[in-house]
Amino acid sequence: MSYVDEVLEKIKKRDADQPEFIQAVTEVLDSLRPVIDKDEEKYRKLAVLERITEPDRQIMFRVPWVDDNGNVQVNRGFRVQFNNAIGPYKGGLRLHPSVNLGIIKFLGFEQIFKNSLTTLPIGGGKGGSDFDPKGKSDNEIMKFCQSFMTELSKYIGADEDVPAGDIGTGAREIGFMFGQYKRIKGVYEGVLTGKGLTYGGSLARTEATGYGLLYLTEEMVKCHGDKMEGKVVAVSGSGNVAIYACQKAQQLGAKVVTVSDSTGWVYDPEGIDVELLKEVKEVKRARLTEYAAARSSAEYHEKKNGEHGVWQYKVDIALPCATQNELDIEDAKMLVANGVKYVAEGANMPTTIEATKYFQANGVPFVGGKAANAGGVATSALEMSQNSERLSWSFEEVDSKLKGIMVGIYHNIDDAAKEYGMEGNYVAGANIAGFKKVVEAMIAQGVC
Ligand code: NDP
Ligand code: 2IT
Repeated sequence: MSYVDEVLEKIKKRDADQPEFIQAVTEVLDSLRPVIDKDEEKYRKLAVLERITEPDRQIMFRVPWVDDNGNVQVNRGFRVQFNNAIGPYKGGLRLHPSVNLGIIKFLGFEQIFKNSLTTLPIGGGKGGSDFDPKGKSDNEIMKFCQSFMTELSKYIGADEDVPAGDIGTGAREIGFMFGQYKRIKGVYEGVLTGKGLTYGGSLARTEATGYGLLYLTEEMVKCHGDKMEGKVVAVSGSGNVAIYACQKAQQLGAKVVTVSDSTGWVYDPEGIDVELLKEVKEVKRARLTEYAAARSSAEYHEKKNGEHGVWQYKVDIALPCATQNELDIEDAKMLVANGVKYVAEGANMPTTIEATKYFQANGVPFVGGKAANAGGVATSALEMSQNSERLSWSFEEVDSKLKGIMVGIYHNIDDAAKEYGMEGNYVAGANIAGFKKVVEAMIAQGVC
């Protein structure tokens, strides 16, 4: 049996209760075969794949907090510190009721390769909690964040592990957590990114993941002899990534016709009104029904199982920006039948493996999240640089560095795919390019 298959078998047995983690590892290891098979004995002897698929440590803890009615609530907190071969652990904190160890492990594993692709010195980690922020008051959010950080603060630091936002964690939550860290440790340091601009945050971090997704997509489109102007785009989600993906797509001359949330989706053939979307989601923290109610061109549809949602429309570009496994094989068939030309992932692992293969088999250029959504964490690393030098850069400076990084990532993954005879397979290109840098560092640092 090949070394890749041996390790996959072991993980499937040992982590059988972690389907998302198994999915993420399967996708990566499968695409690394051309690299590993060539030097199988070396990699086997050094147990490189066993080491890169096993976190350095996984921390789980109780998060007790008192709600507005005086009742004690208890959630479970996680931080998985996966790999720090090329820099301090770096990755977001997800607050969502679906969070469990397997989900945090899949996200932390992906983060290793994504962070490597940014070319910046950051290792891979992820954390979060099964806390549900929906319907909670600001006071309850603060109580939760303070309790969460009281425990997490023991394990993180500006040179050790630097968390940030993800689903359910935005500027408000980062602010409460930063305040608590400072209070407990008595240190003012860049221990979190995505901070507010008055206390060490970076300009353009809020926009970075969505903008970065579009910078990479624009480069891919250009390299296919095509242009963004006039393209019709389907976006899913309506959170941080989706909002700024819509904004940059429209700035580049494309028209975004869909957004969604966990209860339904909007189809707006005139093009999404980004200012209205921001008002509904960022200011009012309301549902998309409010967007549709305020805009006559928009249709709202409630989500029903088995429907294609935002993936049923005739679009040129699909940008899944909500959550894992939100685009399955049936959705992919529908998009391809409707003539989709490009797909790039704003979310982490939103496309199932089967759907990814379907796009590739049908000649649709497809860029996975590790490359396409790396702009968020890249700009977090730029925030860390600014914190270290106690300076802040202008929006234009950060944005132009972000653009340079995303264009660079596209060419890096394109070149890696070509080098291994898989031209156009950006999934393999990203995994290979991300892996090579981390593994070189791991080997140089000995068995650890
Ligand atoms: P937000 O919390 O701002 O928004 C999440 C969006 O996705 C919301 O519209 C939410 O709807 C929807 N959503 C979440 N869970 C589900 C679900 N189970 N089913 C259907 N819809 C769902 O998060 P972000 O925009 O920050 O994150 C979106 C994705 O992008 C995630 O995969 C995240 O890991 C990834 N990502 C985020 C980065 C960042 O910098 N923020 C960087 C790179 C990747 P609702 O409001 O109804 O829950
Ligand atoms: O998935 C991701 O890359 C993020 N949620 C951003 C992580 C970060 O450290 O900015």
